[in-house]
Amino acid sequence: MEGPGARAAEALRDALAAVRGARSLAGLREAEIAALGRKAPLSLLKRQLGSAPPADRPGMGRILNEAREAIEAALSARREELEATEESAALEAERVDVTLPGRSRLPGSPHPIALMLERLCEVFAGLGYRVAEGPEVETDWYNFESLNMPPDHPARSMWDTLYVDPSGGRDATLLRTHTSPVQIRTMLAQPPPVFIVAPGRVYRRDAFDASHSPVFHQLEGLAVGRGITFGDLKGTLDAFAKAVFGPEAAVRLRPSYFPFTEPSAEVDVICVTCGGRGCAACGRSGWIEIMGAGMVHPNVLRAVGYNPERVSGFAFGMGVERIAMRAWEIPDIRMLFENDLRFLARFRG
Ligand code: 2U9
Repeated sequence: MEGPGARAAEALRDALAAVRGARSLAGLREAEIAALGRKAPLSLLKRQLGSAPPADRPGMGRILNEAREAIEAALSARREELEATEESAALEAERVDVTLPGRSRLPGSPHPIALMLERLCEVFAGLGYRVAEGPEVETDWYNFESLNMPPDHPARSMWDTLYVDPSGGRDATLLRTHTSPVQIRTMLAQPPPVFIVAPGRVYRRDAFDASHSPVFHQLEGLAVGRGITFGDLKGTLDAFAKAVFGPEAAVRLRPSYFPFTEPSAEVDVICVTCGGRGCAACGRSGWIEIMGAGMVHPNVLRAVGYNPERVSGFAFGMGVERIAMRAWEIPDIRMLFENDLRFLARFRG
């Protein structure tokens, strides 16, 4: 059978097959355009309706309308099916297994040495000191000579160190044994008064045992100006001890020797464990050594171009690891370098 009726039946059959065979919503959209769009066979037949014999038109119009309705019904049925499938596929893809164990995050925390350095710097900042820093590779002049230790000075052997380049005399380079070169650099760069603390890493040729490490941290301080006295030093150390070890803390000074200070002293703080009565922590003495100090040697002031007749000053130096060990009862310095997370977690804020 030929004619419009047959062509409409064929178009309907093809369209229904395409709609039912669509595998996705995008495919269905293509089938819809092919079946009902402007260029679809049914649309063409509808446009030709006007030129059909008048008697055929109502029948033909009805056939075309029924075909369109059948296609629309098939489209909406298939759309529902596809929507349900695509949604369940998306849900499946995004499925979260709420029964899995959570991934715990390990928050970082400052290292105890960093914590203590910050605390110490804050105490001195409160007393009007500025924080100064400098290189860890220094020259012989900055590390020894300017600090009143000429080449054959016997005190140098106390600070035996690692030389980067030993061949250069006063320009020989070495790993600094104290942060004192920072104070030298600061004084060379500015006139007095100077109030600074110098925190940082230092190096010594030492065994690595419970109380020594070839790499450790220091905090040194320097105050230089007109009329600065040993009394000012003691008052400053007393304020420092109270800020770090508590209001009961008191200091005492014992005579000592350093090439760069004269007079020099070892500084003890009253034992926080026994309050001075004597216990195992302080070796029964009631006191614990925390640092060294003294009045800056006139030769050191001269080395940086200051006039020791006009200005005077005091200096002090402490090992940050030792202070941290005292404050937090850490029995072995090596615990501060092993980076065992179980130990470091104790210092999480
Ligand atoms: C200048 C002048 C003088 C710094 C000082 C000490 C005493 C001291 C030790 C404590 C323990 C080093 O870490 S430790 O081993 N330090 O006893 N340090 S006076 O004197 C200076 C520094 C710089 C220009």
